[in-house]
Amino acid sequence: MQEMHTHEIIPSTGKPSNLSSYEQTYATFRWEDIHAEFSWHTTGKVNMGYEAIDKHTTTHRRDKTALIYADDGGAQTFTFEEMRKFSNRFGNAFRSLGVQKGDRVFFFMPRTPEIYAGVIGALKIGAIVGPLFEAFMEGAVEDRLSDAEASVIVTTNALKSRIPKERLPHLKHIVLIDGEGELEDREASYKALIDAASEELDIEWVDLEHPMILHYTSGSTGKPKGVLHVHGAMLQQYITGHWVLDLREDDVYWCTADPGWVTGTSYGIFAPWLNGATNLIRGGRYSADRWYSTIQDYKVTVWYSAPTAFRMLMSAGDDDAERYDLTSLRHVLSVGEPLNPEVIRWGMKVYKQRIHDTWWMTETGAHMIVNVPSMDIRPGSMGKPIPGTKAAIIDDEGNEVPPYTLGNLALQAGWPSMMRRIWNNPAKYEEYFKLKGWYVSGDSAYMDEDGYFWFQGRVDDVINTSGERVGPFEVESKLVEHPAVAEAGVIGKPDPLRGSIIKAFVSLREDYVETPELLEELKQHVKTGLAAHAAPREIEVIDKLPKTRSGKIMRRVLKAKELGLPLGDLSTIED
Ligand code: 6R9
Repeated sequence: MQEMHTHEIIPSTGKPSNLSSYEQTYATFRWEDIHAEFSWHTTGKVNMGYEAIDKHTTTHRRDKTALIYADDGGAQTFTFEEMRKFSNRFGNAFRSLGVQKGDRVFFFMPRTPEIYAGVIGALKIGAIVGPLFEAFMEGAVEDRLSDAEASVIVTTNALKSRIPKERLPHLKHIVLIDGEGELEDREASYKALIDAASEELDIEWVDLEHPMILHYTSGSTGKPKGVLHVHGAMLQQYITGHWVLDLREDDVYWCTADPGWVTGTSYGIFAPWLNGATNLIRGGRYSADRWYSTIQDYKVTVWYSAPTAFRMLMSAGDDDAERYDLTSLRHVLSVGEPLNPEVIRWGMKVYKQRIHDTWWMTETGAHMIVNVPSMDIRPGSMGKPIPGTKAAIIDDEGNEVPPYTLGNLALQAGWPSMMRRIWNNPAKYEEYFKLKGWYVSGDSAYMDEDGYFWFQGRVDDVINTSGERVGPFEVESKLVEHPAVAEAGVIGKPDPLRGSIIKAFVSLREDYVETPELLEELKQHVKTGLAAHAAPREIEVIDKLPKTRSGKIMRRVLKAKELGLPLGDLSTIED
């Protein structure tokens, strides 16, 4: 039986937008409708590097600004023609190192113009790009490079010490962006390579299904998995840039995500450039003043950020926002975590903008459930599936359930930007599709009577802290490497600012006693061994961790205990 529900509604402003009627487009759109936008329509072959950059140099956009790179020191700008040549040089430099189609080229460096040109350059020669977040420490870097059998990594002098090359036999070249001095074994100087490289390049034309980018992401068990996307993802990255980011010719678009995460590539590189937009990148650290002055000084029109960032800006206060001229903003979007209705209301007040939530995942490659400008926003809802896709709530048998029933958020397989493989792990890939062929996201949600989807949580133990996905297993493994730790269980603990913080429960080995110094040391151990964002903010020592009879740590019991909730079904517990 359907109950009556009322929803808070923030109506569309009714201003013109690229997807003027969601319902109509949803009913009629077919992916074939946009095939003609891309080169393979005539040649049968394609390349993301070409579609994102070179294509525009044959049009009125040749001398349009493609990239504004801003940091505390000012800004550098690059036109599409300059980016074409810059990325060509990079592609030629990789070729001079022997990189071939299908080889894995990794980037482990801060957000600077080089990473943007380098990614495009690597794609132009058919290599598979692997971006690594610059905060990763040695353990995280090693896991990823060795799983991918990367042959080249582009990095900096400061970061190279985190690349254990003695344990990475496949890694042939370490290209140092700032490698001016003595070069060690396998190292190459970026500057020397680029200076010697031609500005003209023969693009490697590939099939739509040719692998393009490998993003490592966390699950609830096992090491991070390499999610592989293909060049054909461009269809969806392009059209969502048009419909959802609502990009127009004179926009200045700013996505705050780092290219180490999927948002920073799909929406920090591909979607804006496939649409020929001016893409602004902000280097340096976050502060409310830096961010607002970026919007003000560069007249940002479309801004894509995340709930944790909006909550931080909100806690910086309304006055802070009011000191800046933010009137250039036309469209604001959010991704990565549940967007609190309170944040949306605050955005209406302070930015005079509706914040448009978008839901998608590393595995989906592009937006799946969204709010577009022409839709009414129901605060707390992620919105509706993009045209050309179908989303549903299914039970554990794979059957669709009625509105307002909590279940698994699932997608009908086959959208263009869907991952094509988990690197080296076909079984993991299959697992996603085990319920009657649906792609099962791991999120729980319900749908309302009008087809809006409402996020409720994760089905598994994956932790979302400040919008970053952390697998508890990785953190637990790191903790038990420490001589003091016998066992560890890691959970996400709800936090008003970060969504969740990481909390670890550990049992100590016999000769160790709990001291504040030891707990601090354990935090540092994860921080320096894995990554700062993966380090537990809280550690609690307990005698014995709850485990199943097969020896699995029962994180749900730890979580229930932490939150003071009923412990639930304990029939599988060890004792
Ligand atoms: C793009 C990205 C994916 C997980 C996803 C979900 C959470 C993302 C969300 C959201 C609530 C939203 N998530 N968007 N939760 N509302 N609008 O974030 O990819 O790092 O792979 O994370 O993030 O739990 O399953 P990824």
